[in-house]
Amino acid sequence: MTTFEQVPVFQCEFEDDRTGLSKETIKRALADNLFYIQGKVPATATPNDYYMALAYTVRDRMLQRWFKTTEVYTKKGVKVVSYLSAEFLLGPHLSNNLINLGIYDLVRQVVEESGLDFVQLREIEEEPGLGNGGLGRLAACYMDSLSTLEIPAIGYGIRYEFGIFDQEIRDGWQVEITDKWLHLGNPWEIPRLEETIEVKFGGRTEAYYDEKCRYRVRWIPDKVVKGVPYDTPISGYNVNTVNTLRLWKAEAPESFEFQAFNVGDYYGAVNRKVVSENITKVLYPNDELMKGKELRLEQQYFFVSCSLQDMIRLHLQKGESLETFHQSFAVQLNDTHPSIGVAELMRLLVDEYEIEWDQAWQITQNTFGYTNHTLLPEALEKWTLSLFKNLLPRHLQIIYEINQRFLGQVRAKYPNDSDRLARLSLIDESGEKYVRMANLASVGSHAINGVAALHTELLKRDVLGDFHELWPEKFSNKTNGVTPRRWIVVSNPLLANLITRKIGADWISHLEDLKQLEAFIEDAEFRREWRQTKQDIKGYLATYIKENHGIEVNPESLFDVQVKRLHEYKRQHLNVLHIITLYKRIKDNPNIEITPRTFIFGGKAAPGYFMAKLIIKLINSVGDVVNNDPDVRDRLKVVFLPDYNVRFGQRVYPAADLSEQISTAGKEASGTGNMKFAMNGALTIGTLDGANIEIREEVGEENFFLFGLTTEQVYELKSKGYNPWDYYHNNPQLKQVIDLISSGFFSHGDTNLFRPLVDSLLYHDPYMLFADYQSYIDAQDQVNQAYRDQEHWTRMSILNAARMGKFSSDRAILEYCQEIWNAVPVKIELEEYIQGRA
Ligand code: 4GP
Repeated sequence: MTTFEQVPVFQCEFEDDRTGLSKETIKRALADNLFYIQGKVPATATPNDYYMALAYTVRDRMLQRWFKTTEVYTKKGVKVVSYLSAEFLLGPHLSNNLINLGIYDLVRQVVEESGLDFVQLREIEEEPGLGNGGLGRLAACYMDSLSTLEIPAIGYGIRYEFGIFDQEIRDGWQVEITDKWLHLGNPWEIPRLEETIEVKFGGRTEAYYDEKCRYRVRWIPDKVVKGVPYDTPISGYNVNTVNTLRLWKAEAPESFEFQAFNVGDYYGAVNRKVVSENITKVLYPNDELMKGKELRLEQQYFFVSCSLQDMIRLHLQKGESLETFHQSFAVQLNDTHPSIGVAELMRLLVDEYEIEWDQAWQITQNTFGYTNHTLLPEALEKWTLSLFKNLLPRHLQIIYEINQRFLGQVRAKYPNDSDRLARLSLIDESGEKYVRMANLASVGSHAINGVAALHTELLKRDVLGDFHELWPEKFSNKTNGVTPRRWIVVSNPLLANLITRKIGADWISHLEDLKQLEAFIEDAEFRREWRQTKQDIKGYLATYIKENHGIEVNPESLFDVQVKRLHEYKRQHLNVLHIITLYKRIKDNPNIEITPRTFIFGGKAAPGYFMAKLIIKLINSVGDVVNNDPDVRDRLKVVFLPDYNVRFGQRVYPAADLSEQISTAGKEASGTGNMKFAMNGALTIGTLDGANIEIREEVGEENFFLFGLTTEQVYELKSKGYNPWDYYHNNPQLKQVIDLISSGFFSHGDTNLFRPLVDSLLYHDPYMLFADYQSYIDAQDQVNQAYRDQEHWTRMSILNAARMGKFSSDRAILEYCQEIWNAVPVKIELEEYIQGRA
């Protein structure tokens, strides 16, 4: 095969106009892209046109690397990690790519010398919000690390036309607005129309005997949908690797069904097209809540089928036979959303490529790994048999067959244990029958992992306890990590520069190097610079809040931040109980000495999650009262910043003094926001939950504000019979706070508004806020004390950042590579003339 460098037209051995890195060339490229791609001249160009021209200028500088990377991966013997995820919460590309390519300052300069406002252009980018929260953002961090570590990888997902909704706050309530991220075009993606794939749905199956008299089944679908791949380059930091994120868009096979049209059914013909294309229209905005909607299963099957067919195509193209498929691809299931892949790969191998069942099963199990992200029972995916049968009749048969064989093994190992059999079965038969996707993923994978040490232990004990007993060797822990490129370098250039001045820049790809900062802990000048940096960033956030939300906050106050999805288990309302406690102290004694605090919240609630939306209303209502009470004298401020997303995260993590990680122990699988805060020098107040436990181990217990029940204590109290009323009656402070909410004090006298929330706490308190209340308040009082000693606080802040090496996604990805995927780095070499150019 001739490679593209061998084609004469590509053999340009000079710094050419398109991708050179001299200032002149970049300036010229900007003008060219504005004219030739946007079709504009400066007189008519909008800021978006300039942004697009800039984005193309950067993308052009990734293309040689991207082609080269892709070309190397098609070679025999290279094992590619395939990360299957229904969500990739990428965030803005521009800055991240500039940093990874090492041309941020250069390009910024050129843009500014061209008379444009770089920051304005940067802010125009619509971020691809193709995820709900932690799970989707983790996938994005992992893509960054895979490229940085030079691991051959491809991410597969869905190109939702509408990503996570934009949030507005009206009268204190969340209002959802459609996210039209594609409305002005997306310069980062390239459609690959020629690699379109067909996916079948519905219909029936038919048994037959083939020419060798073998029993076979064929699937006669009633609908076929086209999957069109859109590729986005994922650059690595300071390396040549540019991996691909391939997102599938659904299209109808014919935009017009001429037959239907000819018989006069114009509407029907067009409607079927619309229905097919609905599959990738919108992201389901629920995190950790499973809703058995047909369209959701269609989405999952659609992208998984496209991706597996694509991988098989690539594998066969290498000249390999399918028996070695698992040596070409390590496929990771990001939660159960892609777990239908187990049945789909079996179908492809057995039905379409005529491989014997046992061998196909071996290939399948060797191919897949499964990561679980949540223990919440309401998040475990299951689909009714009838829905499954209608949409995927052949897959249901395959699942039955897998189940029958699997339960045979279980029966042999545990005779006469029908309870165990019922729990392990892929089919839930306790009431209405369901397919259990976590069981399918566990049976079909060779490796199963949780995302923090505690979470993995709880998985092994509870949710997947029977599977762990059966196959202990399949289980391992892979504590999450986040990429320091986006979460320090892009988000917090001031801090990144300070660190680099002290210890050099290696920490950006070797985060454990931050440890070297500990050597400067006794250096008063360094501490002053550290403090000043935090102060400057807080100042920027204060200005932003003032300009965008009209609220004056004091940058000298302690910035106490809780940003994450709204969920009762994350207990934003516990934070509110603390705010009201402080407020009450001031009201009872207006001259009380109190550490000034700004409480900053951000996060979206699932649109159908009433209690979470009521918590948003409560935060805003308490804010209204506290922020406008003259007695408070600006010592407390409460701000709920709307539309929390990746971009906003980049602004807020660096400015935090205190990170709120206050979930009920045993509920938060890991948390990754906790890591982003601590890397940026915030201290954590938290429970012994998820990755908090490991963060505390790393930073030292003296640098962490711990409170609350342990997981064991939570279980124990629940089993003894937890009665929130006891806490209410025995703790006068808590009673006052609850009574104040009930009295209508924060709701203009309306005693009904917050009643569902208060009643839920008083009568059930499923997340045990009352049990943890006093311990939380005590820990917050310690925070106040500690913050008054700024020298000491700064030391703790530096130590937090310095000891965060473990929480780089590079570490996590390396563990996956070594222990699950068996994948190794492959260096991408560029010809010298390209290397010097882009
Ligand atoms: C989240 C978990 O809630 C969070 O603890 C974890 O850090 C994150 O996954 C990444 O592993 N789960 C989800 C979800 O976002 O939709 O289930």
